Amino acid sequence: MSDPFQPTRADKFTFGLWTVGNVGRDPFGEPTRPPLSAPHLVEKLAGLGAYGVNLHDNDLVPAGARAAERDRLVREFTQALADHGLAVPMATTNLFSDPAFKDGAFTSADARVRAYALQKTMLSMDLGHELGAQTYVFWGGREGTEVEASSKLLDALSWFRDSLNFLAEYSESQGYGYRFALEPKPNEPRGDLFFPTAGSMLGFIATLGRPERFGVNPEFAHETMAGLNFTHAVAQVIDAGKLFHIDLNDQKMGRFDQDLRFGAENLKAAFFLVKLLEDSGYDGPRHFDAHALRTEDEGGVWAFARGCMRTYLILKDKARQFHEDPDIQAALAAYRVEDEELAGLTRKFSPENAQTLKARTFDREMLGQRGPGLEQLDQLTAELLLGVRGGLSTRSRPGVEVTT
Ligand code: DIG
Ligand code: MN
Ligand code: MN
Repeated sequence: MSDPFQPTRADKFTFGLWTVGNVGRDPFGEPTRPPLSAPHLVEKLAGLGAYGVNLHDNDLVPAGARAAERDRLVREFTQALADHGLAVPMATTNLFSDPAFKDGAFTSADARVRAYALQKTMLSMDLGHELGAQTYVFWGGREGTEVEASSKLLDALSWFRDSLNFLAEYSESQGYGYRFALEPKPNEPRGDLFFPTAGSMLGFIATLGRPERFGVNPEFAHETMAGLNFTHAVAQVIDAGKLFHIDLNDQKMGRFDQDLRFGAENLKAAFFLVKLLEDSGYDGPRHFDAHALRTEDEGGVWAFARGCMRTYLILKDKARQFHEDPDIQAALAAYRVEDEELAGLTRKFSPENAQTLKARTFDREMLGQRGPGLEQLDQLTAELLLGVRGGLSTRSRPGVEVTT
């Protein structure tokens, strides 16, 4: 029997070269895995059923590489993509590793660094376009502070805006047609990062010269690190028509950015995120910005990648079951109370509607006493996720007769 949770290209699962290529280095330890070549990563991801692979410029072309070396690396990567049928939906720039960016790239207080960041990003946009990328991500890993006396908060926002406006114009002038996805994160590696949440990015996009070209790339771990509800953040981004990309992974609240395998920590939260994405009709890449635990060897890396995709597909099927479960649907129907007359009064303002509504009598006590049935709905959902909905467990328990 075929595996219902075997990923296919149609699922649009993508991984960054830096994710499955992560060598296990962390602030307290050296690499635990040897580096893997980009063509090898492409071949392995294709074999697992992924749709595409994403990259920072320096994931493929080391900083300072000569033109001939750059061309060879791009040629070999492009050949591997063609051989194995993977796409490159998204590209981005590494504006966080080079010491030149230690105090910011677009928000550096050194105008020479800001200009260098623009140059590096344009060259990276050229590479991304060459590989077919249509989405360009900006994650400002060094755009932040530890010392507020630097007194650059308002300047930093202005410099960041000027840089994005410049690069949006560059994309237009080159005919690249990029959609730019801004990725928020509250902190790390800087003490505080500018634009910490999805909401910050939505507010900032409105101030840009071409706001229609900009959206958000929210990441599960980044909102969760700050103790926020990631699914709520994504819902607001979807509502604004700005979910241009998404970084899926997992995270324990209040920890450093763990970039765990999708579903490794918060299965219930992951379920509601998948349900939201599928219910909303989001048709972009499901990008896993995550990496295998430092403990793992290469076999563990591919178990990690397979696990990300399988968990997404299993939760997608759970969302289907949620919609088909008669008890859950009955609980949802009972939860919502509609009233056509009141809808007519409140749907659109008119002086008459306002006067009628002001004159209306509401039974506050009844409204306060009504039970919404959320405990039952949540228990049914828990049992769906635990796999006991749609048929009792076949494991008999002492004193309990199992009926099938
Ligand atoms: C980290 O969450 C960031 C970088 O890996 C990259 O710039 C971006 C792409 O998804 N995510
Ligand atoms: Mn992260
Ligand atoms: Mn990310």
